[in-house]
Amino acid sequence: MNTRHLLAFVIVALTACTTAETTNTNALTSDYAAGEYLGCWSDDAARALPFFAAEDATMEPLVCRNLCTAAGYPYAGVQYSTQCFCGDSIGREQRPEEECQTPCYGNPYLACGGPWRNSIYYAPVAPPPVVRLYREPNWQGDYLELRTNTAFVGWDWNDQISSVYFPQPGLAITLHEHANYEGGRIYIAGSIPDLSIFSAIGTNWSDRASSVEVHRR
Ligand SMILES: [Ca+2]
Repeated sequence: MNTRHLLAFVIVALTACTTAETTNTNALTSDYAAGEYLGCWSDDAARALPFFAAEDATMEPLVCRNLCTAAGYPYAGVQYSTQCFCGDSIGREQRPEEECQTPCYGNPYLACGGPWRNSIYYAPVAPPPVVRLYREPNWQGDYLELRTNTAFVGWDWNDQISSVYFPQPGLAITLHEHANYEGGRIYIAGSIPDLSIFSAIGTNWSDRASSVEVHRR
């Protein structure tokens, strides 16, 4: 080996070393803005995080986090570059980080899981808003809390509701005279201390409702 060849060999060797080192220190990272990073977790066809939120080219942990939060789920998992799954529990088993090194399609410096692997983030989610239906006027007596449509309020509450209270913004309701959303109805978008005030416009709604539709506003 003459001097020129030796020099070329040394340069190639140095380049190889540098490349290997660069690969290690540039392992794909997590994004603290997407919540607490919980690591790499396995998945299967039954889906550890059962709510499929999206599969698209903008995917990265924060995009998935926002989709899961909007859907009401604390766990957000990015998988295989473009997929986002959400759930109420983490499920399955933790795997080595090396199995979650697929670059995110929306940000190739970040890790988005791998084949059948979720990079999972956790962020607490505020409970969904409720409406309280009180047995007595002026929000007195016991109350029934509803978050979703209720085709029948139950025999204990049938024709018993006398006031309505919304503890948080975000909901409105339609009271129905009969079960299964039948009969007369009235739409209510704010707290009402006494449903009998509606007798002025035709119907006394105190002790009348049998089913309730809950609307997101
Ligand atoms: Ca009724």
